[in-house]
Amino acid sequence: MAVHTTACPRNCYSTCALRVTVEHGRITAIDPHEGNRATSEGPCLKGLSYLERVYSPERILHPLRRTATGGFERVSWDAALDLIAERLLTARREHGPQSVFYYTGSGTKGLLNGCGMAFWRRFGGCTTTYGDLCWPAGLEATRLTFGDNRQSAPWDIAEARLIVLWGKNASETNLHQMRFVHQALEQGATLVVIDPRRTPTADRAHLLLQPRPGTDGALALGLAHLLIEAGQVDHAFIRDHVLGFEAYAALVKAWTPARTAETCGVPEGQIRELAELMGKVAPMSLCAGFGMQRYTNAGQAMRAIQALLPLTGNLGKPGAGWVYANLATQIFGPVKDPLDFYPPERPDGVVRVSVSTARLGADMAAQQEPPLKVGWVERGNPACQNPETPAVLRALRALDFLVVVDERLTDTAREAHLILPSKSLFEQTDVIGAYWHAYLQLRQKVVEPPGEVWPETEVYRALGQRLGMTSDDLAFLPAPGDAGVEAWLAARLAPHSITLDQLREGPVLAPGAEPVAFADLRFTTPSGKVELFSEEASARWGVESLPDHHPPVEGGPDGRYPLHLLTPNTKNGIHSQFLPLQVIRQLMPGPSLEMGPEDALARGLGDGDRVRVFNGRGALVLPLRIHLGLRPGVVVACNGFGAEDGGSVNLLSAGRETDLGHGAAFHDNLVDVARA
Ligand SMILES: Nc1nc2c(c(=O)[nH]1)N[C@H]1C(S)=C(S)[C@@H](COP(=O)(O)OP(=O)(O)OC[C@H]3O[C@@H](n4cnc5c(=O)[nH]c(N)nc54)[C@H](O)[C@@H]3O)O[C@H]1N2
Ligand SMILES: Nc1nc2c(c(=O)[nH]1)N[C@H]1C(S)=C(S)[C@@H](COP(=O)(O)OP(=O)(O)OC[C@H]3O[C@@H](n4cnc5c(=O)[nH]c(N)nc54)[C@H](O)[C@@H]3O)O[C@H]1N2
Ligand SMILES: [Mo]
Repeated sequence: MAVHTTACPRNCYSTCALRVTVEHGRITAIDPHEGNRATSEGPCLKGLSYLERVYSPERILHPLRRTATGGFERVSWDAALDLIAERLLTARREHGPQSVFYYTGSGTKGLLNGCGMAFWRRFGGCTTTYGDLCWPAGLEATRLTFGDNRQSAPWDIAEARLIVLWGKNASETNLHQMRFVHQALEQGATLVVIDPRRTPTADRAHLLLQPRPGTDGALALGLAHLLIEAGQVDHAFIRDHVLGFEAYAALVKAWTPARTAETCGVPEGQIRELAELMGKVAPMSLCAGFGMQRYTNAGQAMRAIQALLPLTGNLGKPGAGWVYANLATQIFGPVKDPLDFYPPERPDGVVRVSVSTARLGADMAAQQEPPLKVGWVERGNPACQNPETPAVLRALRALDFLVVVDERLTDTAREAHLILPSKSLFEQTDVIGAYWHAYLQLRQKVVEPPGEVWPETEVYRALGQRLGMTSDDLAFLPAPGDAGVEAWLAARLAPHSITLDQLREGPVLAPGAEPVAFADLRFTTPSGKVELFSEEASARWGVESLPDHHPPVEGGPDGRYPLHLLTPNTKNGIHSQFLPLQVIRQLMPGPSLEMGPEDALARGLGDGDRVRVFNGRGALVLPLRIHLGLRPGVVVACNGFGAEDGGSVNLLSAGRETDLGHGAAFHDNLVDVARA
């Protein structure tokens, strides 16, 4: 029996450290690892369910080729690689390397992920995506306002006296954060939750505001109006550290409590109550989720929300500040997505970045010079998770040849001509970062891959050789075998004075990790101040320099589709991952549509009815659940379920970008509901 230190590499805030017990080559237990102070109580159910996931009979263990009748048959690696090489060479010869489309999602964290793009560069380039499905509107807003995405250590929120969880459902998406929130509550802190639905996160809140979706910017401007009017602002902080206060104060004058209440659909009394808390209770931690920034006006809304911190002097102190994303572990290069440490590829003649992730289907289809012929999807499930599923499917089906590398038969893998099996987190060592805490962790190989599973690095080596790449060309890969991987990782860590032996013991804080962010009050914006007025925002994104509120594109009842469909994350899945497992299904039998009693009554619907959710883009049939905590006019269906469960919620969403950062405006999505 051996016990190994490792960490969960899923796209999740918590990124838990784990202790894994291996007996006779098989994983038999998954336990907490106290070395990660943010997650010392151990993994959630998803983390524990790896015991099923890794050994699941549904796992793909060898290459599979589509048959003439649309099924899949097992083929050898030689046959699979020969076929891929032949297709790639043909596409490159006839249409150039950019006729190959390389798509990656957020399936796993790891430095070795970067080998994929390095391979396609050696191929001569490819077409890939820009933007990100997850968090970019908020990241860019934060950068424009504060200069950088820094945040205090996770446990610092326990020092707050006022905590605002704004559009974040931490009880389900970052449950380890709730321990620190509870510590603050035990010391008398006040908790405010702002969410159109009453989530489990709101259960211990003192105040729950349920704004109309996409109106948070207006709410923030209305709060600023009241704070300035009451003189409850930190004049010294504003004088020394804020750019654009006068203009901002003039803007918020128009956001009277009455107008704000009307726009947001929130009682004026609640807005006044929250403004009073913000004016009187300090320190305040303002923690914004990623769900709220999935609107066409969300970047500007995030900027308006951020402004409340400098106004009240809540920056650079324990228990105060902006909690959104912590990029301290991104020490290996600039951020492309939450998981990829490698520098984003720019249009440099080698890699053409021309397809928007948010508009994936439409942009893939629109590309003509050259048209896309061969696709390679790795670590992602775009047929389920990207907006506008029908357009994504059309674009994938228009390819001559599609390769998908995955652990299981996802909606995307079902579209493939060839599926390659992927490793699990326990089958290749890698170094992973995080985006809530600042620990670097070793995701250790603890067992041999089952069946004929190869890590992607070995797939790229074998494929490169077939394409005529020399060992020099392939020098970006680790040398074959475990020792090669470890040497490769050690070389990446060395400039940061971190060793693999240290990481084998447990998590290590990244060199730049800050207990309290911005304690030096140095903001790396063009002005060196917190920018409420940002010229860069307008120059770069064409938005107003001040973050005024305008309704999102699907801003409100347009008559035809009266309901806002929110498609948040599930407690027991990470997007489409984990949901098929039996242990998860015992707790969460399948998807549903949640609706408040008033909307249900108006349609003559009751709990358990089968309903059709529809708009001009698509339709979905789901069982109805009455949810007493939903704002009227809002319905909810969690994302992650796919064709096996009746179809992805993205059958209904539009391929549209957010105003900042090339994110995806999933929640700008009006629908109606009727009995099926
Ligand atoms: N269990 C679990 N944890 C996860 C994930 C998962 O899939 N499952 N995914 C991980 C990833 S990749 C991400 S991006 C994060 C996301 O973490 P969160 O941001 O917490 O998750 P979401 O569920 O997208 O959205 C949070 C809340 O925003 C609310 N919301 C929607 N629209 C609005 C609005 O207009 N205004 C306001 N104020 N609130 C609104 C939703 O009702 C929802 O409760 O979670 C990470 N952690
Ligand atoms: N409607 C709606 N849609 C959404 C969202 C929403 O709120 N609403 N949220 C969006 C957000 S925040 C995100 S982050 C995206 C997530 O979008 P994706 O990243 O596409 O989602 P996942 O379902 O996690 O798919 C990852 C896939 O990677 C595979 N995988 C895991 N590990 C490995 C590995 O080591 N190698 C390989 N090759 N594959 C691996 C998994 O089996 C899984 O099939 O979804 C977005 N989609
Ligand atoms: Mo995400």
